[in-house]
Amino acid sequence: MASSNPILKPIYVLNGPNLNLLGTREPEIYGSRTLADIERMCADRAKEQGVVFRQTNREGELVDWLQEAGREGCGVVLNAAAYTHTSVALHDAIKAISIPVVECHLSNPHRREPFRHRSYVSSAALGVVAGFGAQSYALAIDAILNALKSEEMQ
Ligand code: CA2
Repeated sequence: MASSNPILKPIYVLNGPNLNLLGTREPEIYGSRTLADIERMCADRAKEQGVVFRQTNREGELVDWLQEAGREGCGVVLNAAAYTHTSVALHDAIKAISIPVVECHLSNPHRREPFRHRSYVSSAALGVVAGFGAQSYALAIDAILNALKSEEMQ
């Protein structure tokens, strides 16, 4: 049955506040690709599973979507944007689901302002990909696929 096989469930790619502005401002930090470009790249990378790709400016909506991914998805690529640095609610939501979550950033927050050096997501996530622009998303999807394959082999 397809829905009981985790590899056949979609990968959720969840994006936080202001990422809808990608490609319109600050290209020197975030690159010139739009979120729609990144969505196409992710869909291409995870053709077999399929991708559920979403963006919101609301913290609670990210919490709802993480819970949904825990029920309906096989893994999560999470760019929580500014909520990365503030949200205990996101930390708790990640801890509450049992599928792999990879934290993802276009920029490398550790090369930026000190307030970006703390992440409430990292300690709950399987791993972190940051600093490779849009490519960070492709690498994060590969990390989810590898984690699922290792799970399958056990
Ligand atoms: O590098 C990343 O992916 C970030 O998650 C982006 C967040 C930032 O708060 C994190 O520290 C690192 C900001 C996203 C805002 O995106 C914009 C895109 C274009 C124009 C303005 C903002």
